[in-house]
Amino acid sequence: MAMTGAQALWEALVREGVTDVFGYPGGAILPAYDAMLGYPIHHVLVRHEQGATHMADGYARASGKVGVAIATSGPGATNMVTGIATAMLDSSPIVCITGQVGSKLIGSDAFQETDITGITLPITKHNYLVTRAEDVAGAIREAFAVAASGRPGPVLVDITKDAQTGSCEVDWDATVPQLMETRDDAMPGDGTAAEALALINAAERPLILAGHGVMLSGAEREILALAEKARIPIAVTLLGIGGVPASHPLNLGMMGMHGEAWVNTAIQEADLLLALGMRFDDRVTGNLRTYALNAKKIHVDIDRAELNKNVRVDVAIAKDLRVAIAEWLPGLAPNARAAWHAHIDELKGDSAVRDIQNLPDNGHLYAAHVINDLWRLTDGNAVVVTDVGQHQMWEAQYYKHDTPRSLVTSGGLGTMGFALPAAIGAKMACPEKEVWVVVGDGGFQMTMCELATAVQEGLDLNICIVNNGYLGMVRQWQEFFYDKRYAATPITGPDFVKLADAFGIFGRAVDRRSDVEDAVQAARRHHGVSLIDFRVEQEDSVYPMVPAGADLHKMIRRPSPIVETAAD
Ligand SMILES: Cc1cc2nc3c(=O)[nH]c(=O)nc-3n(C[C@H](O)[C@H](O)[C@H](O)COP(=O)(O)OP(=O)(O)OC[C@H]3O[C@@H](n4cnc5c(N)ncnc54)[C@H](O)[C@@H]3O)c2cc1C
Ligand SMILES: Cc1ncc(C[n+]2csc(CCOP(=O)(O)OP(=O)(O)O)c2C)c(N)n1
Ligand SMILES: [Mg+2]
Repeated sequence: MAMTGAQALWEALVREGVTDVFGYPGGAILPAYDAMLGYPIHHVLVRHEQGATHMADGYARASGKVGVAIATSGPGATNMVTGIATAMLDSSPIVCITGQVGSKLIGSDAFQETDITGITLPITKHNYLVTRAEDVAGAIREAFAVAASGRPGPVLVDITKDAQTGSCEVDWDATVPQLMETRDDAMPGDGTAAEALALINAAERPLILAGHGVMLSGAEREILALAEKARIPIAVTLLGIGGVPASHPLNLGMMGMHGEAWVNTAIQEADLLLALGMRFDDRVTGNLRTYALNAKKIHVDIDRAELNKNVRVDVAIAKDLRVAIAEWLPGLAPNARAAWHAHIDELKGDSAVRDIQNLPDNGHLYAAHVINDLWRLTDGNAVVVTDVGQHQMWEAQYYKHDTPRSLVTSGGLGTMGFALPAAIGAKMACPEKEVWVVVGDGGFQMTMCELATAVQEGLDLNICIVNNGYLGMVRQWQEFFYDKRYAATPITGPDFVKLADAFGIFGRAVDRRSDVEDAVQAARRHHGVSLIDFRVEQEDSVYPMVPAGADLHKMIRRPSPIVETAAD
C-alpha cells in the first residue's frame, strides 16, 4: 500500500512499540505532524526542544525502553544538541527525529537550514540524513536497533521535507535492521572467564566497582550472586546507584569525588578491582597515577573502546555484563574474607561524614536533612530525578535507592536543566510510580518552562527545589580553591511559590526542619504538580570531596561536627 514518507515514519514508530513522543512542531517537520494525527501515538508538546530530548532520555532511563524526541529543522534541531550530548555521555537510548529543508535546498543556506547531522556527528551513536520517502521506514527501524543495542546511545534521523511528503511502498519485512558488528582485532577485550576467576579466587581484598552497565545489561541478580558467593564488597558509581540495593550489607556506597571515604580508601587498599559496567570516569578515579596501585584489575564492558582507556587492566573482557558474570558463577570459590570485611568496618567506623543526621535540630535547614526526610517519607520507593550540583550529590548520599532505575541523573555531561524535563519523561514512562524532582535553584531556572508541559499533561509530579541562593557546587569550588571569591555564583530567583501559583500548581516554601515532613506529605497527597521551595543553608558544602585530579584517598572531610556558615 502506498503511503507518504511521513506516514511511514509513524507506522515505523508504532511498529517499534512507541506510545509517547516528546516534541515541538515547525515548518520542516509539518508534514510529519499532520500525518501523526492518524496514528495511536501520544504527543507531548514541550516548551523547548532541549526539554524534549531530556524527556525522551528520562523516559528511557526510567523504563529501559527507547525514548523519542521530535523537532523541526534549524533552531528546533540545534536546541536538541545538549540533550543528545547528555544521552550520549550516559549511554541512554533515544531516537531524535528532525525535519530538514527540502533535499534540493540542502547546502543553500535555506530558511531554517542547519547541518544537524554534521553538528551531532560526535554526540550521536549514529545519525541519518533521509532524502527519499522510501528510505524513511528503514532508517527509523535501524535507528531504534542502533540506539538500544550493545552500548545504548542517541541516534538522530534527519528527514527532508520532500522525503516526508513523497510517496513510497514499504516492504516491512525488508526493513528489519541488519546490524553488523565491526571488530578491530587490535582492540582489547578477549580476556577469558578462566583468567578472571583465577584472579578472583586468589584475591584477599577484592572489591566490585558496579556501574551503570549493571542496569543496562539487566545484571542486578547476577552481580549479587557473585558478591554473595565470594563475599566481595561492592562500591557503586553515581550512575550505578540502584543497580545494587543500597540496603544490601555488601553495598558500601558510592565511590569517587563525593563518594564515601571508606569506599575510596578500600579502593586504594584492594588487591583486586572488578570493574563491572563502569568506565573509570575521572570523577571516579581521581589521580590516575596513584589510583588503586595495589590492585590487579578486571574490567568488563560491552564497549571495547572503554577497555584500557583510562585504567590499564589485567583482564579485559568485552562482553555483556550479565553473560560475563553468569560464566564466572560456577567456578567461583566461596570465601568469607573475614579480615577484609572487618577492616572495611573499621574504615567505616572512622568516618563521621553522615553524622549530620544525628545532630539535633539547631534551627538550620540543611539540604541533607531535606533529602533524608524525603527518603524516609517516600519509603525509599520514589523515582528521584536530579539536576546537577550540590543537591545532586546530597541526593546520592542521603536517598538510599534499593531499586534499579530509581535514580535518574545526568552524570557524564552534568547537564543543569535536566531534572524537570527528565522527570516528565520518567513519569510518562512509569505513571504508577511516585516521581520526585530534586533540583537546585540555578538549574531549575534553566528549564522551568517545562512546568507548563507537566500541567498540560496532567502529571502527578513532585518538585523539591533545594534553594541555597547560589550556584552551589561552583560556589563550593570557589570556597575551597579560589579563596571564597564568589564570582557569578550568588543567584536570585523568582518567588517560587508565586511561580507555582502562576502555573496553577501546588506551591509551598519551607525554611524550618520541623516543616519538612508536613510539606512533603502535602505534596504527596496533592494530585497534580507540586513544588516545594526548600530554603536551605546557603553556604553548606558537600563532603567528603576529592579535589579534581587529587589522589582518591586524600579527601577533604567535613569539619566536625558541622560547618557553621557565614549566614549564621
Ligand atoms: C557534579 C558531579 C559530581 C560527580 N561526582 C561523582 C562521584 O563522586 N562518583 C561517581 O561515581 N560519579 C560522579 N559523577 C558522575 C560521573 O561523572 C560519571 O557520570 C559516572 O561516574 C559514570 O558512571 P558509570 O561509569 O557507571 O556509567 P556510564 O558512564 O553510563 O558508563 C557505563 C558503562 O557501562 C558499559 N555498558 C553498557 N551496557 C553494558 C552491558 N550490557 N554490559 C557491560 N557493560 C555495559 C558502557 O559501555 C559504559 O562504559 C559526578 C557527576 C557530576 C555532574
Ligand atoms: C548547563 C550547565 N551550565 C553550567 C554548569 C556548571 N555547574 C555545575 S553545578 C553548577 C551549580 C548548580 O547550581 P544549582 O542548580 O543552584 O544547584 P546547587 O549546586 O546549588 O545545588 C554549575 C553552574 C553545568 N553543569 N551545566
Ligand atoms: Mg543552588
